[in-house]
Amino acid sequence: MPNRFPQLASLIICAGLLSACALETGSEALRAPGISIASLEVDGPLEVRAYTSLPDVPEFGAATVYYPPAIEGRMGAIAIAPGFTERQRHINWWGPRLASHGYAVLVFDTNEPRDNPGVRADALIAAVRLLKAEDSRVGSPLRGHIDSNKLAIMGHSMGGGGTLIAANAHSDEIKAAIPFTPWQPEGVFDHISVPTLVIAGAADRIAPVALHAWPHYQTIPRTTPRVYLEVAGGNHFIANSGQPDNAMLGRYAIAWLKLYLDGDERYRDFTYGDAQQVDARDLSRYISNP
Ligand code: 9J3
Repeated sequence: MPNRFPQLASLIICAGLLSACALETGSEALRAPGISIASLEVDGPLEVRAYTSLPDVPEFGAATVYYPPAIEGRMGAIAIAPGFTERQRHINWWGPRLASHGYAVLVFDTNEPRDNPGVRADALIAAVRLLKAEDSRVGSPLRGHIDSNKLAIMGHSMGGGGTLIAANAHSDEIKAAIPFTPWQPEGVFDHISVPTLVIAGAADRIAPVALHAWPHYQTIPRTTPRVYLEVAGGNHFIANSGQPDNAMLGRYAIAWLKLYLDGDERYRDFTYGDAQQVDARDLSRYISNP
């Protein structure tokens, strides 16, 4: 894996300069060469393959798994749900984007295009369980490659509502959640204990933030690491494509997963430090705990 070497080098440097590195935590000091705002806004260094031949499960329809074959050990895995009437193709830019940065990513079609968020929540949990099972399935390209302690869920709109519902009921099965422009009227998510990044658009007319993303965020316990990211002028579909204007959201998601799935502190700055503050003009709100 191309990234290993700088990481090792930075560990050695930090071991030698322990106090200096401790003082610099959260700043650029811990950021390895090659990790930058620009590098997180494009596909990563890893080649990506995809496959669709998967065990049938009742909770969702067709699905595609994107993954980086170069990773020799186990990696984190993410399941992603589309929104109302959407299919994989509406959100599947996330597959190669996240996989090229080191994750296995399953994007599915719901059984019915109009399935409600609760059904999408069940599908998301079934999908992370399926990803986990790929680790031991004979014939799976991911056999021996899934880290069952590094599972996350994401989704758009009703799929974002589903992400929140699933995280609320199954925080014990996942490590992070990223709903984008989530839709769930009167959603209360006060049992979420996994780090949750809520991505919202200030000008979303389908899931207005005043009724959806913002109250959703506020119901997540303060004891849970949580961020509310609201794109100024952003509509309902800001996270449905990565290029060109919305690449920033890919960067936030990758940084969130690197930090909370992998515990990689080199990415903290992109959520909580200087590398976040560069976006001040583009965000109408950016709020983290408490
Ligand atoms: O998943 C979505 O885009 C929710 C949009 C919506 O307005 O649903 C209303 C039935």
